Amino acid sequence: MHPLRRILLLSVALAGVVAGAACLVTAQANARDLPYTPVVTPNGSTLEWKMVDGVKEFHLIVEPCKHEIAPGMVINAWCYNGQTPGPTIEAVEGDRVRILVTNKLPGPTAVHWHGVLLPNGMDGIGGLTQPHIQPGETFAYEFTLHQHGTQMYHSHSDEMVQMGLGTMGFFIIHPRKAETKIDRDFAIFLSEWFVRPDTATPDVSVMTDFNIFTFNGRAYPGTAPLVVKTGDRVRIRFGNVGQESHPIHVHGHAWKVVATDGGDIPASAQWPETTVAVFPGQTRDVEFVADAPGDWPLHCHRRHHPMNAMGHDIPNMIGVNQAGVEEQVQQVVPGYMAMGEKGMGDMQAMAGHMPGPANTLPMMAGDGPFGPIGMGGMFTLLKVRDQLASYDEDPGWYQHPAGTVAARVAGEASSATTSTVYVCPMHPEVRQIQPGSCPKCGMTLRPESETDSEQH
Ligand SMILES: [Cu+2]
Repeated sequence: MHPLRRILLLSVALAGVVAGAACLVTAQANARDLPYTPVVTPNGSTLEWKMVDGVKEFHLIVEPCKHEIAPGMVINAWCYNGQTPGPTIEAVEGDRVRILVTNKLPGPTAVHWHGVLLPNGMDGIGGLTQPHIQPGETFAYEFTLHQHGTQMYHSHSDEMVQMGLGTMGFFIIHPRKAETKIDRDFAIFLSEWFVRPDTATPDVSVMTDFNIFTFNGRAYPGTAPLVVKTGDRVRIRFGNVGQESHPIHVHGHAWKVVATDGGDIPASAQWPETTVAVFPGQTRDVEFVADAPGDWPLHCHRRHHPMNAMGHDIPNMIGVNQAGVEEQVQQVVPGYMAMGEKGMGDMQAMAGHMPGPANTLPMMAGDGPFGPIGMGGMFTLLKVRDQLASYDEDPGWYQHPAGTVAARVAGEASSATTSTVYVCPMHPEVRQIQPGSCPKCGMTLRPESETDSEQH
């Protein structure tokens, strides 16, 4: 046996013996004593730890898992402790940490502590700074934290495959003494995937044309909202070890970029903005006071990234008059629906009506209090409320004060008639003055103002 491996295995064995006798202190049990506001990883979790001889000990198990991107889509991922991203590691500057890594993957692995300043032999580069962790083996990484900030961990062995399947997570180091009190501290990992419809294993060889975009491994409408109280000081930490850059945009607020993976930005050098670009290998911490109640979108601003799979590889039909074509095509493609002439907004209605390919997500989804939201992918809601029963419950839709919602201008609706006309989103020729369903496709008819307002 290689001497280094013998030492590592010995330290694991010793750690196990000591752990059995040690008082088990979990992060949860200790929450009230923590010298920091615990980070919330929406749709994710925080890794528990126990004190073993003055060392904070964590345990990551890397293994294949089934991961739900959103209801209706489950992928074959490679996970830490059953999740992608893996559970968030939280510690405090000055802590000595030991992270046990057990490999239950079919091949060798290693874990890199991305951005953490540590001895070279703990850097986790399989073949370069340590032997690869073979299937069935457990390695111990141990080092003292000499910095604070938002760092990450990820596989550094067969990276293209292992990271492409989800082996990544946050490693957050809190300062000994925080300069500003944070009320709500969130961490969101940005990832993109290519999962061919009707399949479940991400294609890791795809380099650029991804079709699923996720916040903490979830695509809208599977993303949890960020719930905060009016006046809360909010931090959001973004991490990215993928292939794409993601400009993340917030509505209703401006934030300041207060830290990067390299450390804090001095107050005099922080700049305000509403969109922060997060490139592969980077973390960005933003802070703001949530001073505007409402339901505010928080999303990637690349147009295809707050969308799901079906926006890809479709013919461009915008402005193409398809009148009469539909019936002809139906003779060879039963059930064919002409669409796209006025844009892709009909996609959401169609997805709710027609069965699509298995195990993928409709391009647009989500119904709001005023109609379809038409989003997917890297999209969630920042829900700011004056009153909150609990941070852990979705407070429902925002109740707008009277007179504060954009509305149709009275008298401008139509010069011909004042009654509402109901039309089929798929078949504009189907028009009637009562609500009902389309005789051609069965879809619920919608008031014309919702479907066709640009023509008035
Ligand atoms: Cu993006």
